[in-house]
Amino acid sequence: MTTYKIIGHKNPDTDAICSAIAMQEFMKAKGHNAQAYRLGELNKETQFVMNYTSSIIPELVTSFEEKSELILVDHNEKAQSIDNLEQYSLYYIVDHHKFSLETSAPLYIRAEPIGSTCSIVAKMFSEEQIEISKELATLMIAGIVSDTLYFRSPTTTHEDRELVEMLNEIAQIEDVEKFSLDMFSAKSDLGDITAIEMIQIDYKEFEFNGNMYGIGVMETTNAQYGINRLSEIKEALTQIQERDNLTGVMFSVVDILDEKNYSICSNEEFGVQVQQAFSSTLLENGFLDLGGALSRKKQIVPTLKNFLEG
Ligand SMILES: [Mn+2]
Repeated sequence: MTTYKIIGHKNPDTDAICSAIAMQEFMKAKGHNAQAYRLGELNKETQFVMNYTSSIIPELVTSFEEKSELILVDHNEKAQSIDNLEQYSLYYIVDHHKFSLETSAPLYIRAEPIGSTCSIVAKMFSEEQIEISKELATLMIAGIVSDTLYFRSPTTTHEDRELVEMLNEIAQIEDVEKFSLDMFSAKSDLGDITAIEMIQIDYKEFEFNGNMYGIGVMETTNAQYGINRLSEIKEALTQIQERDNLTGVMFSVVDILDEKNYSICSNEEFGVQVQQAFSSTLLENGFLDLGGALSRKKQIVPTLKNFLEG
């Protein structure tokens, strides 16, 4: 029997890891063999969640045997997936992002404009009336509150709130908001990382108008940590742009609690484009004020895409 291999995106976040585990359990409940993997190191928030639930951390991989049957969760863009995606066969995609993927064969797709991929998988469990364990309920709550920044992000839907309530009847977390704050503090406690590492904690590539761009977002309760390192960040952005042959790289420091976005770009031309696209002002601290653009998916990427392709 085929073992479906389940992967979230590169630079995995909590939703990518937790939805891969949730999808693994869903597939098993449906009588399949399935195994969740990860394409990168866990961030500190995800580490906190995995410790909290004492879950088994999916194994790190860079490739599978050719023709392996894959399930992609929380992404569908080639640039964000496993290298040489075309040498595998895609069985299923479960995602809440815009689609840009062209496939060579038919496949299952479940996509919804909802706050997290964990929300979608939680719905799949409930539609099929499959029992959810306490551990899995906690992991899915973590994925939902992480991606929605505890319902602050404009990507949040009423279903995400309802699903967290439903899941918490099983998970029994005493105070979900406090749990989310603990997750965000863990994510914000970065220690001595380099600027390059900071930019790439939550980093994705996108194609706009035929050119490749990188966008890193640091969601934090300690924005000053990033803001104080302007010159290092600028240097690191230039390095990433050159290393990966990109047209531009952008880094956003997102203050989760104040709901503010402070951004910086790798080169002047891209900086001017971003400034115009968001009608933003340059702050004294050297960052562009992107207002309440908290969501890369719903605000940053669509605004840039419209501006650069419009
Ligand atoms: Mn997600």
